[in-house]
Amino acid sequence: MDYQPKPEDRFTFGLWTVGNLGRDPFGEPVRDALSPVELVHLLAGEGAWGVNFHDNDLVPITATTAERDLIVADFKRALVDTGLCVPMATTNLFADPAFRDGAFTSNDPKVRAYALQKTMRAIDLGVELGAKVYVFWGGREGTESDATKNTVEALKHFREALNFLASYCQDQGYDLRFALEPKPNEPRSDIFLPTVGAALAFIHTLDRPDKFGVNPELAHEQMSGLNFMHAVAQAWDAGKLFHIDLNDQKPGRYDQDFRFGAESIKAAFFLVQFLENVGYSGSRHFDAHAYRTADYDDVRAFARGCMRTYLIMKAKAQQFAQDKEIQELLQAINADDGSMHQFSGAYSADKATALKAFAFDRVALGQRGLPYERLDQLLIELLLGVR
Ligand code: DIG
Ligand code: MN
Ligand code: MN
Repeated sequence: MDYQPKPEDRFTFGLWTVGNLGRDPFGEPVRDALSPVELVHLLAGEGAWGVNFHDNDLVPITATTAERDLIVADFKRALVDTGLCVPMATTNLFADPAFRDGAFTSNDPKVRAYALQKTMRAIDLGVELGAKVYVFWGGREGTESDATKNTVEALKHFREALNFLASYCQDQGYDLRFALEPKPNEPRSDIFLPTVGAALAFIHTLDRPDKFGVNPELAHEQMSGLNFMHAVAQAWDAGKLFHIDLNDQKPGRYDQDFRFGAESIKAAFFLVQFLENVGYSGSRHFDAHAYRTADYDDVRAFARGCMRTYLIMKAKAQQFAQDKEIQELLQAINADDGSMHQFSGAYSADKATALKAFAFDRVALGQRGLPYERLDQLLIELLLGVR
């Protein structure tokens, strides 16, 4: 297998990923900026299918309308020249000092209103370029001190903003779905809606919950020490996996946005195995960036590495499904003699009566050996390439 990305793999990158200048809290940029057009060509050259952006990745916040139109025209031409599409767009509601105390949840009503205006304009731009998913990552929606905000009031502001924007899109006739992207902290000390679970619960408090799903990011769940595939599976089960941000992360660290598979090989395998087994048809979006030490040749290697590792894990998942010894173990683990079918499914009073009277051999239940060490070792050997 050549592990070369194809359009049908639906690999996408944000402009901000391969366009990351290598700045960090203790260091200035190490790479010269490339234009959005140059970044589109860079991604096309590595085999990406699509490109995503925050409004200001493409159009500087200081741009005039005329400058905006020129930038958008150039970008559209680059998309035509390369065949890349724009599946997702989002708003930068975190970089400008105006948002230092939040955007939708800022204590300042003028900031909250400005955030709505900026987002409506960004949505217009995203739709103009073909986006079908709109991401809300509330990087500044949170606190350093809970003395500064009434949390319930903040959530009400958040809800009001999302309801307003969903209605705006309905008014405009936009064919757009919204994806909330959770993160526990950084840049704020505590960010509201910190996990996929919290975001899923919040969606059900909105006026149009059907228009909202989640955009889980691997690093963001792993920052909290959570199991990313479990979070993605719960979102999928709820019909709310509208998009996904793939990267990697050492647990318990700040958001590292490493190349996909650079750190947690097993987590990457189980995530890819899940997405492929359920037939996820959305973008495989890499929200990651190259090491600070990278030049643009290494940035290209970073982008290739994200996609290659995904394709290698996809091949490993197929190998897992075809491995005779593994599949025999899984069959044994999930053996079912049918004797409990009388109690499964919907409740009935007869079932409850019969189940309460049923004689279980509790000791025997605790003695059944489960070959999980053998199974996981087979997976490890498959991933290490010795099977
Ligand atoms: C960070 O993980 C966030 C921002 O980069 C962006 O708003 C979102 C889109 O994937 N991810
Ligand atoms: Mn991140
Ligand atoms: Mn992200």
